[in-house]
Amino acid sequence: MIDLHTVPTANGYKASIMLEEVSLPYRVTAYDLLKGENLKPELLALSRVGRLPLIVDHDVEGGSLTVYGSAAILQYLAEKTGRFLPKDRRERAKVIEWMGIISSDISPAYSGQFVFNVVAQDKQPWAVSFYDRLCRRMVKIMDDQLATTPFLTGAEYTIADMLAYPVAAVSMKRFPGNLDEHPHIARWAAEISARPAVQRGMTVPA
Ligand SMILES: N[C@@H](CCC(=O)N[C@@H](CS)C(=O)NCC(=O)O)C(=O)O
Repeated sequence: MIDLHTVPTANGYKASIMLEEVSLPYRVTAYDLLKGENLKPELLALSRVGRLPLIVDHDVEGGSLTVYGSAAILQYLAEKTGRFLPKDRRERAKVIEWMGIISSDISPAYSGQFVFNVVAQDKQPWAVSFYDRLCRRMVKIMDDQLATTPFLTGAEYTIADMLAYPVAAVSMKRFPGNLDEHPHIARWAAEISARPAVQRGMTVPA
């Protein structure tokens, strides 16, 4: 059994989509970030980062194992199940590279855009424009990549696609707001959204 500690955000959906894709049994604990539940001592005892998602795998040699962060969770579950991560070194490197681009370049750009353009009461024009421009750059690199391959890193659906899909479905649809301007992302997102496991994962936590 795996415990998934999560929130209904793009990062949370990345983990639940993978758990659904590999059909491992899991139970969900949901947190309310607005109430600061992510800083509860019980959660900090599992990971001192105080952010979600994280999993606790009870079915592992040597005792329960906690893994925090969407990219680490997807790679851990891919290695545990032998699925969605190519064995070939070159192909695998590209999946890991794109997981880094999604986690370290694209997702933080959208977090900044959300904080400065949506959440902030006092909108700072310089910060709003900085993150808007950054997001437009990031959405274009992903669209250009998907113009060259059916999935993010080639012909196969991998954990890089699972990591990227919620960013497209949640963040990129919010801003710039119309995936029609990014036809390759729109084509790819439509294909991924038809997967039953993805549909289930996008409703966790209920
Ligand atoms: N790098 C992490 C980021 C996780 C993250 O930012 N989680 C947010 C929710 S989407 C969170 O828990 N925020 C609470 C906080 O920062 O206090 C991942 O990819 O999972």
